[in-house]
Amino acid sequence: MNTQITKLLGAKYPILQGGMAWVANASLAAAVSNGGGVGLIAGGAAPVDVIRQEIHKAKELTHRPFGVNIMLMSDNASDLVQLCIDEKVAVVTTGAGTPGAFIPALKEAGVKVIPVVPSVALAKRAERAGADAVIAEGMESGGHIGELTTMALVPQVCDAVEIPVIAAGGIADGRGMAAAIMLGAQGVQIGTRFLAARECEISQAYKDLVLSAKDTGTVVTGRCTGHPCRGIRSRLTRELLEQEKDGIDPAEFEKLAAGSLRMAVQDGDLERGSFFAGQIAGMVTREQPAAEIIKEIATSAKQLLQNACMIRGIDF
Ligand code: TUI
Repeated sequence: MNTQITKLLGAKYPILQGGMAWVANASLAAAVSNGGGVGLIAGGAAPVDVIRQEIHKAKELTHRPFGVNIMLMSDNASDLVQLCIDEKVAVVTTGAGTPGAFIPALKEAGVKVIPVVPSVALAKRAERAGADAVIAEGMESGGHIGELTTMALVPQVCDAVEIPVIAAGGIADGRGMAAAIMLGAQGVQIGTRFLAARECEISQAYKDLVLSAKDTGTVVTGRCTGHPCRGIRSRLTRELLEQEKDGIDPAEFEKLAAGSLRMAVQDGDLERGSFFAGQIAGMVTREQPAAEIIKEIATSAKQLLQNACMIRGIDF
């Protein structure tokens, strides 16, 4: 399946893995890249040395292109940018901010830059700053989200920029990928479904919550802080929502949520963990190798796009 994204990144399929903080390590990234997608190691708020080790591990596990996701709200974002330059990673995706200042140095080093954008204005800004593509991420996604849905955001971003657009948010199977391509996207970014990849090394409690989630199983907390995040309903999200209703001070909210993602990923702490996942969690019902997930999605999208009318019984 060749698109501008497979050409840009040298991958077999235009399927990028989401840059899930604390979750996306060398094991997952390499498995996705070996499966023909583009794996990402999450920078998150981790120390540079930890990410360097993960990059080295991934280089041992795969010879295919992989990347690093840089969370721009993190204090060490600029150090991670330098690390990606030094390590010559194939691609950097960014989230939770505007990467403009970092783009020239990354491009100079041959690193492709693909910012996540939640709006047309930020997509245009990324294009002006020299981004190679953008990821238009709808609010169906897990973790930190914008306001717009994937269905509304993707075609508007596609109309607004010349660079290729990757759709994200609420995509977990071939139907979602085919729909994204019909909206004008040249590829997709998938996070939640990879939480159930065999090579995804999260706690069993986290995996079980994703596998048993229903369609309405996620909620958004943190609107009061200006950084809303979607995750699976839990003891913590119930408390956070109650506190938000009572008008909690945003700084106090941040304190309640601090460290909760790590507690979910590493400890499977059902009391204090934040189990970030997208709305599509209800469709993720079994653990599979990452390569199998990618092949299934790509094969199904291709079949749907080639035979859409016949399959759906639409007559013209
Ligand atoms: O970044 C994500 N998803 C994330 S980051 C994360 S870690 C975190 N934890 C707690 C609170 C906040 C973050 C967990 N999940 N997705 C990409 C994304 N980027 N979503 C929204 C944005 C975004 C938002 C604002 C991109 C640019 C932006 O620009 C604002 C500006 O003024 O520059």
